[in-house]
Amino acid sequence: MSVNELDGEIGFMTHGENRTDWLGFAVSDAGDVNDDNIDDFAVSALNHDGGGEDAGAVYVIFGTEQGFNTNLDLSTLDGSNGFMIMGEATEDQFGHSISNVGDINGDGVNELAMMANEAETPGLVDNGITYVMFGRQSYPAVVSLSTFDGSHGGFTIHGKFAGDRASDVSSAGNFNADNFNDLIIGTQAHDPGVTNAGAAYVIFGTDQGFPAILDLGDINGTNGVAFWGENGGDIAGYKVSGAGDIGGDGSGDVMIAAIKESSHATQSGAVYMVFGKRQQWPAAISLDMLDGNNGYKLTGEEEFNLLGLALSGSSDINNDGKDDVLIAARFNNPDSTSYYQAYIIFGKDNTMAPSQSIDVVADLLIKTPSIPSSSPYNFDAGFVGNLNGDNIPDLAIGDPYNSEVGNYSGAVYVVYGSQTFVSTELLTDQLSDTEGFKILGGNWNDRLGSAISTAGDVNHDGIDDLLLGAHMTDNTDTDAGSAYILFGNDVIFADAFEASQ
Ligand SMILES: [Ca+2]
Ligand SMILES: [Ca+2]
Ligand SMILES: [Ca+2]
Ligand SMILES: [Ca+2]
Repeated sequence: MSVNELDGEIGFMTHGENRTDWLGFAVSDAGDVNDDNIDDFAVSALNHDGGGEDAGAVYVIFGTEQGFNTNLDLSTLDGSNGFMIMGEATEDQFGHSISNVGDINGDGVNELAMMANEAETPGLVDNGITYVMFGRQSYPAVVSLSTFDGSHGGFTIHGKFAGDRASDVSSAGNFNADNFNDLIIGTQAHDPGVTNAGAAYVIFGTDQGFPAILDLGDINGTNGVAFWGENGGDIAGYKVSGAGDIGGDGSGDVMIAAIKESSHATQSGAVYMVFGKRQQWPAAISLDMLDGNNGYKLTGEEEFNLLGLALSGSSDINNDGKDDVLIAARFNNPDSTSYYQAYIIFGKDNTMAPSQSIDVVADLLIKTPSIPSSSPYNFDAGFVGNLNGDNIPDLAIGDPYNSEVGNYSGAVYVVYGSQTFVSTELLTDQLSDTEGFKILGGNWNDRLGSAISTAGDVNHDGIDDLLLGAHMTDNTDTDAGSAYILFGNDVIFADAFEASQ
């Protein structure tokens, strides 16, 4: 199918308001951020100029049972159907990363975290700021970040040093197993003694209040814990993600990607699985301290795999009751083309070695078709909820350089979760109707597949919906960008599990 078929019935679309807004650069479910029992979603316009040139913006759109127009006009968001938030200053790039981070402050409504990776604290350059907006029942048409004072609106998390470059934000689940959800922030260019080793910080939720500005330099083991990259240039924290509860001990675990880690081969990359635990945490832990009991390290297979280009967790796609994880990498073919590969590791009770190559532990490989060797970074993959109504979550992998419609129009492959994966390797261009399907981008250079998320169930029909970003579309103006919602459907989409019965 094509995104152009989204007609209001099977899904809908929304387009950037202005030239080069890059709507759809980041997309995320927003939980139920207005507490009306229907899931909501969020889309960023990285280069929106409302708060200053390239300050960026995030649009939050409320789910509804009343249906959506084929083309949702973002200028109609008035606080009743959604709202927008603009970055505070020129070149902040607010909306670089967005995540539903669960209920951090314990009031029963989830929070939404939004990162401005190039925002600056006065006196610092490019340290990056993450805004945590408290979920609540009512919003104005435009929410102002300047109102976030720790008590009202939300709070802000500032990088400690110039150039730390906040890179990604995600839920950490309930990492320290108290009563509150936690979040994780990556700062890929942090220098913990060595340049660009990178870092990640888990920030603990609490009902005891937050300061207006939480400085990552003040993380002390009680309000959170820092994880330092191992070697200069590793860029640990390039991506971060909750992993669900891998060990089954009731605490959430997290993944930290260091895509240029080179212990196995040059830039083969590494992903650190860090186990959450209810304990007094130290202020900081070096990722080389993982010993198999407190976490473990997975390394890429070959040079320039950039293991950890995309991470996803907290979903059980083989329906065995244990959370699984998805870790993506890029491979070079001998003919100077390349392809993306997602490794799926099914949850299991085995203890893991402190460090091993990911191909040893992966249970399922999903490969995209061969693509030109272009910039590998503009790509996404992850678990996307239950799209086909069989109550088993599904996954999607992007192919932003797919050129079936036009040069780099892009594509996304949905692969259904199943109790009965018959193969340990799936090629996305050879999926049968019972294994999944393909969605093609609309036009030349749209780059569909660069941002992928579940939307949650935004039309409230009991089946999760798929949210895709294509930030280079020209539907309203050059590179205004678009986001697409495809409603999950138990009739249209074949059911791999039932078909195998
Ligand atoms: Ca809602
Ligand atoms: Ca809350
Ligand atoms: Ca599983
Ligand atoms: Ca739905």
